[in-house]
Amino acid sequence: MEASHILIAGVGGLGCSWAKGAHARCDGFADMCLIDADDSSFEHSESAHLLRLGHTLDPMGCAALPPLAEQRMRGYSALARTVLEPVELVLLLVGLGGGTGTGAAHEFARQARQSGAIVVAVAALPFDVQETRASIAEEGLHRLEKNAHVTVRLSLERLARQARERGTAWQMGAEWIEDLVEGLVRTLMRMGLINLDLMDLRAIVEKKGEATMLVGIGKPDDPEGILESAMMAPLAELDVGGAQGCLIQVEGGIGMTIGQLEEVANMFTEALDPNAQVILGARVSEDLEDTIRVVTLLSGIQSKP
Ligand SMILES: Nc1nc2c(ncn2[C@@H]2O[C@H](COP(=O)(O)OP(=O)(O)OP(=O)(O)O)[C@@H](O)[C@H]2O)c(=O)[nH]1
Ligand SMILES: [Mg+2]
Repeated sequence: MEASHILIAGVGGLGCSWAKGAHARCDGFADMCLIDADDSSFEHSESAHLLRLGHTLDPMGCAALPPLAEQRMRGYSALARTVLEPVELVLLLVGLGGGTGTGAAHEFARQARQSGAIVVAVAALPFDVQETRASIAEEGLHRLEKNAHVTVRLSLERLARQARERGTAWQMGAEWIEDLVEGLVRTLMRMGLINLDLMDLRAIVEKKGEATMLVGIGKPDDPEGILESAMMAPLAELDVGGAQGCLIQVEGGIGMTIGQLEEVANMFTEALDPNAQVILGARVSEDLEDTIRVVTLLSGIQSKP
């Protein structure tokens, strides 16, 4: 795979800021596309594809008007088609509840999917107290879920809490997103011990039902700790038990043994449906000293009635 095959796309203010952070962690392995109505999102992003949804008359955004953003995004379909032409996988990042991200994300997902790409979206839902934003977000989420292959729902509340615990501003709660994007991109870009590829990813994302992703990091001799860190994910409620599909990538330092690999993989797959399709990949990375990182994509989860 080449860098142009994976596109990290940020839509709206939060989405763009997350995309820039995530892309910096996988520079050279993925391209980036920033989509916003607010030009200030494009600062420090010389190498990115930029889709400006702004208008000279209202440079500040689509001010809580998703239909306007959607319409402008549709107007960009020819340019988007050029950007999307070589792309096999889009990792789409968005914070729902505002105008631009909520209106443009699902339309960009639609265009990407039509162009033949797998679309994995990560969408943050507004803070609980923001009722108007929450109802705008709900509508946008529904449409995003229809267009993306996988939509991982994050809670801004939890992201913010984790950022606070780390002593950073809530907008910076993006570390989890960065770990996730970096993990996925590395999985797909580099040769592993056991090699995963896009066909594997496609098999998992095409299962019916809901999907989510987990990232766990910890010591090789402490698989419970790794699972525990994965369960700290800032996900909106979702029970992963009974998932039908699971793509799991285990990455460890030079000393990682097959025994450790199996133990960690087993921890993560125990809660799945007994007949789940599990695709395992593993990789040794010199920079991961005495550390194991696990990235999983779970799919085919039946939502509770
Ligand atoms: N409390 C708080 N929440 C924010 C703030 N900025 C963004 N958010 C949250 O993040 C979500 C997405 O925000 P943005 O990415 O800035 O929105 P956008 O897509 O750029 O939309 P517009 O700017 O309205 O066109 C919002 O719905 C809010 O829940 C802020 O300054 N304070
Ligand atoms: Mg904005």
